[in-house]
Amino acid sequence: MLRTLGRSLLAVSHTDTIFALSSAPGKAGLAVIRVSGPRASEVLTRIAPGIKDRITGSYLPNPRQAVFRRIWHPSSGDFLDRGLVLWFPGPASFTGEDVVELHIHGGTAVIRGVLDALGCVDAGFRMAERGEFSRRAFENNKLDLTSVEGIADLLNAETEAQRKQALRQAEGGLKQLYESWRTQMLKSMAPLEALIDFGEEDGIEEKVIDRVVIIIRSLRASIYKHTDDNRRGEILRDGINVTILGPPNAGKSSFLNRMAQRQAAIVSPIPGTTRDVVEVALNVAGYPVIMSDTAGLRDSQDVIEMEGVKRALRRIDSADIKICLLSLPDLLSERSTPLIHMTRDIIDPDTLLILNKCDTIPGSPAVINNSALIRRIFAMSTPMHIWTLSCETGEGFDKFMNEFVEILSDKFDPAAASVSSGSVITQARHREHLKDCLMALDTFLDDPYSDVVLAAEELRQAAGALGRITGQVDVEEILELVFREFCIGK
Ligand SMILES: Nc1nc2c(ncn2[C@@H]2O[C@H](COP(=O)(O)OP(=O)(O)OP(=O)(O)O)[C@@H](O)[C@H]2O)c(=O)[nH]1
Ligand SMILES: [Mg+2]
Repeated sequence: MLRTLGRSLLAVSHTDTIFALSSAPGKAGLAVIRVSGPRASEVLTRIAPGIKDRITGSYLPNPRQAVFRRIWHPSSGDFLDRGLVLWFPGPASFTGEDVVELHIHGGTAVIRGVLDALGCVDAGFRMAERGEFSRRAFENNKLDLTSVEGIADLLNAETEAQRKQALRQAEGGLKQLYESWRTQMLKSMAPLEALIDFGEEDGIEEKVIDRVVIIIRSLRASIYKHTDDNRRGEILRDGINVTILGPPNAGKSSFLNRMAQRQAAIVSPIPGTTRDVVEVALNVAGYPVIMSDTAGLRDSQDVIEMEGVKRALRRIDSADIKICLLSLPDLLSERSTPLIHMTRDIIDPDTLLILNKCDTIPGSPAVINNSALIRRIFAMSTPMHIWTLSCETGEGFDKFMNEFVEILSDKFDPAAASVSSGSVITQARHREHLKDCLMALDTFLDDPYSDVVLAAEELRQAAGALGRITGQVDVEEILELVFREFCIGK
């Protein structure tokens, strides 16, 4: 009854040996060239030869120990450079194959010379393709797909929080979580498979299925909780979209400029200055923030301004965090009531509300923070977070920044206690497979009793969906579990 679910976990054996510059291109103190494949050790005898070890009789250095060697061109015999050489015999290497690392001087001609030399070692040597080392590591089961993705994210991480999240994933955080769920699923399938294969005795079938249902319900709850995460991992990976909105002249562009500490957007006393969305990428205490200044929201006869408002509304719609800026003097005089009404439809309790220009109203902060006025204006959608500050003088800005960082940390800290096993979904791909998995589990739970073959198939689909996230899907594992838990000869 067991069907193949996909890729088997057999290591892939390549005949060619690949090499590439693994450090960044360009002039630098050092450059690292990596070689991987069945003939990698020839680099150590033909390009960077050493003397024969008296005890082992080998020309190869001790594994994982840096040795200092001269590097020669194998055809011309030219002396190219000298540097450190490391030997990682497979399978205890990054790719699982034999690997050699050459740490040489980071000059353009040196790098080119050594790469050329490697190409001349043997016909089986060639330049690696994009991501080929990681691909070989995956094929040799050194890394699962989520770890490969984690390594790619680690290389792209620009802020501390992104680095932490990526590192956790590269270290196998997601893999462990998904593999543990998948193993539980496969285990709970084993009794169903046994029922199918070895017949159904009256009364036994229902009890067996009852037990499976209990396990699957609890698994479903854990997986659902994991997906119900406000996309925190994906947002942190891509950058947190923070959109500044509000009526014209409230000081939105002044606020952006203060955050960016430069004159990123034009500021003027003329309402309707900003039309296009002005975007600034910021690193706020380790969090990657993409802050957008938008056109002031109002009705206008000016077609360009109206296009600006349309763009603003679109950006507000896709914001991860909304910051609504209002001018405090306008608010108190209720001069801008129609404008505030416009923003009232857009803001919600999660919106961060900033009452700007407090420098024009002495003693305003204390009055406003508890004011019933705010609640009257915003009614049910009164924001939970309100600050009074001045973009002109900077008053109140430190307080805002400290609390803004706390909010970012609450929502996106990769090490937050609320994150299950410290690992979060970081890619839409994971989410899609998890959705498929949940759908299959729900179909199973809808009616696990009437057809045990179909019920088992749903669990197989669910386990397959999880296996697709990590890239580990095979049938041998199910067989093993079935035979381990049931005595066949009975
Ligand atoms: N007194 C005072 N004036 C401010 C403050 N912040 C901004 N302004 C002034 O308010 C005017 C409007 O500022 P902007 O930053 O251009 O306002 P905006 O919300 O971007 O306006 P639009 O782009 O037209 O929607 C400018 O003259 C600023 O100098 C503040 O905190 N105090
Ligand atoms: Mg503006």
